[in-house]
Amino acid sequence: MTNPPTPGAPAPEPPSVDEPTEVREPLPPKPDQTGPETVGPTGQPTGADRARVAQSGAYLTTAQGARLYDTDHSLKAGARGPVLLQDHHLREKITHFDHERIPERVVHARGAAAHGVFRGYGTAASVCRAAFLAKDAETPVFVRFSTVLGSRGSADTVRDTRGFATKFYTSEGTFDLVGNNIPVFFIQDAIKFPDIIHAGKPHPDREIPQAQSAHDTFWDFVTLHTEATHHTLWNMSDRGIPRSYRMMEGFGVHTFRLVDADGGTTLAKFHWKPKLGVHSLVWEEAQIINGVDPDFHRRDLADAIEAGAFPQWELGIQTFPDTPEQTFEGIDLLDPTNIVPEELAPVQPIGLLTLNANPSNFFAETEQVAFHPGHLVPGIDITDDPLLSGRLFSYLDTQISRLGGPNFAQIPVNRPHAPVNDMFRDGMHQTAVHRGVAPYRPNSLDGGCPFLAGADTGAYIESPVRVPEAKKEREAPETFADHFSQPRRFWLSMSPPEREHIIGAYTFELGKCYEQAIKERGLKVLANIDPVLCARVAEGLGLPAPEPTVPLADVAPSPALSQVGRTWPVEGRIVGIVAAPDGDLEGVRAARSAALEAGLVPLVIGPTGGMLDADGGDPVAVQRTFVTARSTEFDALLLAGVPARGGDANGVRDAKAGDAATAARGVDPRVLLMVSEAFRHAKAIAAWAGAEGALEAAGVPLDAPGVVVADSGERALAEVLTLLPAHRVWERFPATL
Ligand code: HDE
Repeated sequence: MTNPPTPGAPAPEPPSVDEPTEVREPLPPKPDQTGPETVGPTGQPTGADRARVAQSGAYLTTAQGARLYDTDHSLKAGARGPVLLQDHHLREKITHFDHERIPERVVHARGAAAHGVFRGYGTAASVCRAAFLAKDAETPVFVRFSTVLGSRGSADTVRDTRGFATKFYTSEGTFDLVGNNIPVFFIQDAIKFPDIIHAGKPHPDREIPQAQSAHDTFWDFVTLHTEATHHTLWNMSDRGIPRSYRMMEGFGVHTFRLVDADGGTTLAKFHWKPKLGVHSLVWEEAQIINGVDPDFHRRDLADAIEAGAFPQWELGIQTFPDTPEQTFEGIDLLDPTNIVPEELAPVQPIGLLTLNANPSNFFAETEQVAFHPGHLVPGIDITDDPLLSGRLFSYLDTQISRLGGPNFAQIPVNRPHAPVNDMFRDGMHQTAVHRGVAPYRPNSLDGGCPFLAGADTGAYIESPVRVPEAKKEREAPETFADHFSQPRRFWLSMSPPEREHIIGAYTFELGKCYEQAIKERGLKVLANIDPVLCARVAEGLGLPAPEPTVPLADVAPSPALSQVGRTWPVEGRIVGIVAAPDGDLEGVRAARSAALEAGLVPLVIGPTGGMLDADGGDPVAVQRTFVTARSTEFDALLLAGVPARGGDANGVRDAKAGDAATAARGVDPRVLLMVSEAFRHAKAIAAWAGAEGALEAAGVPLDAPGVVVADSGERALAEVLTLLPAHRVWERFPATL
């Protein structure tokens, strides 16, 4: 036992640790993190002051640049005495820390972002004069993905709409396309936005549930307010739980007005089409991930970019003649609860987005980025969609409280890459030192500067669209009153497994409501979409299925809405390879290199960390252990001789085929869990080197679709490569429809 220190005596010297005593230069930034504070991803200066880049100097200083000799001890009157108020460094350090947080976004608080580049195809030239859409024009971009309801620290894979906001730093000023991964919205008029958000957010008394729609207030609102039906149905479909931000579509939602070089106008809807296809999680998977890896989407995006698997989307437009009615094939283009099926108006590709750099600093970039649907460039104009009109007000307003004043456009990530010469002056957080004496127009003192652009180069040149002769009123147009035919089209466009998932989602969400009246009202809404959907959810809730209150709409399905039945590139998909220390390591090596060759990300899973080299070959690094791995991380699972409980690889092989009970006793239970989950979640599974015993032990029939027993690691991977393009083995989902 050590003696207690004598009161008043200085503390004994701490034991020596390897602290650097020499001043040294900081480590260089990681390769994908060369300070976008001062240069953008394409090397262009952002205008930020190099000298203010954090940790760029050798000496620790105060905010005023005075070098510090101690930052670990407060100034005290004696080592055991009171702390002195005169300690400037203590007060400055703690005060700054106290103010490190800013208000989170009122919606879309949880997000992840990346830098990239957009290349125009030139194919939009006949309808839009925007310079960034010209052939081979390259424009730096910053994209932020988000969930809507949850707080900043909430989990990624909750059932929710995802934001997909893109800032194009174009030569003609910044254009923001602030979209979602769902092409319709809950409400038709911005004045209802606080209502839907108050209903979706946690209950004001207990502040629960976090980042969930499965609660009474949400369902209370969306069942009373039936224009929300279409968006809610998308949320309850697989689209509400994307597999990855990289595998989501994006939509501008509203109809925009494009303007060509001669002033001609065309109505258009924007679409982002992911090169990797549109893929989703299954509900159980999403729930597991929320516990196991709440940062799943954020990690996935950053890892892919760091690994050089740059995600890509094509930007496309659906175009419609700009007629006074602003309808297309009977669909009201100003109603944001409507889509126009791609079969009626094909999406025409106009450019390619590539995300190629992770942010260097989450707060400076992802948190401080400020989007605004009113940030438009010449060639892109708004329409009278009443939802869009309200947004044009909201975004500027919210940034002022969130980012602390009107000068947020000076924050590096928000700085336009086009020259800025506004006459906005002063205000909180002004960082510019403006020169001249005449920030007003007209002036003679600053030589009359700045001058106005001509109508041919200026932005915000309103198209001379006729405003209908009208009286002031608080009314929606009659065409906004059909709330069920578009949801019915969506339901009819789904494949049987996708319909099953929708039924499961409604049954879960309404089942989580306490109020019987809300459940019953929910069923009434479903009856107007489809009787089978309604009957199945009613059965799950133990309630009678009501009759529809409107005639069921006679609409054709839109096959483009389904995720099933097409194939996609497999690049970037993650394959788990379960390896035993004395299993077929040569097969593991072969499967691994074949996976890398195919552009997959193989991850070797072993009983413990370290290297596997029992066969004397090249050591195989274990990247996940049975403790750190969970099936949900992988798109497919390979098993090469499975270590038994206690690490005996042979235990499995000895107890294989036909003797599932013995095998189950022998196989490590964490492997069994991985296999049974991967099977339930309809993932490709391949086994070799005796590992089929583990499949049987996990209750996986060897002749089930998408289950492969191969004779080598290479063969197993080859078979998996034929299954992955469909993303899941869809036949494996129970289909009763
Ligand atoms: Fe937003 N929305 N929104 N929204 N929205 C915000 O702006 C708002 C709507 C969307 O990653 C806020 O900077 C109103 C539709 C995205 O930073 C706020 C209405 C669509 C993001 C706001 C809508 C969106 C936001 C909160 C009804 C898809 C995240 C913080 C009229 C087309 C952007 C902020 C980011 C964020 C208001 C409806 C997309 C409060 C009033 C429709 C992707 O201004």
